[in-house]
Amino acid sequence: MNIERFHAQQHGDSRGQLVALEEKSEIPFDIKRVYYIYDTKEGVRRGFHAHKSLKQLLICVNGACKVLLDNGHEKEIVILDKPYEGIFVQSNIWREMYDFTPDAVLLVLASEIYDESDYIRDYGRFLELVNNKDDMCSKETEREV
Ligand code: T46
Repeated sequence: MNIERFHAQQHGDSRGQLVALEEKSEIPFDIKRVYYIYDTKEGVRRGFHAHKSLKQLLICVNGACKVLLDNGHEKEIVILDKPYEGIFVQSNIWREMYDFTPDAVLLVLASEIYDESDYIRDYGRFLELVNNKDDMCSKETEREV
């Protein structure tokens, strides 16, 4: 699975570190929303959904957590444990976040404001949508040939 990783430039000096995230130069989408997840209880697993069109950048700015990404064909687990590294999560990717350390703060930059209708919360429905999309793409490719 092709996971797009993000490495932020660190502006460090003798006082410590600073990371700046700017729309367009670092982030390839308009940042319409920022939210963060913290104080996640032990053993909790969050997410369990995909998005129809939302794009996001996930950075665990403190502590660590794991993210399972699933494109309907392959699954991959990413450990986020550095405040200057993250992952871009595109639309139509099922995600689950878990193994949060007690101090974990998962920062998310999102391309759209909150919209519950953009969520696909049923895994069976997610697989149907992904497979339909794949069928449509292969038909278009056949037509082009
Ligand atoms: C995602 C992963 C990484 C809002 O009111 N506004 C918001 O912007 C968000 C994100 C959530 N909420 C409310 C909706 C729920 O009542 O906050 C509550 C918890 O949200 P949710 O259960 O969707 O949280 P997670 O951790 O399962 O998923 C979140 C994002 O919703 C999702 O887009 O990709 O983090």
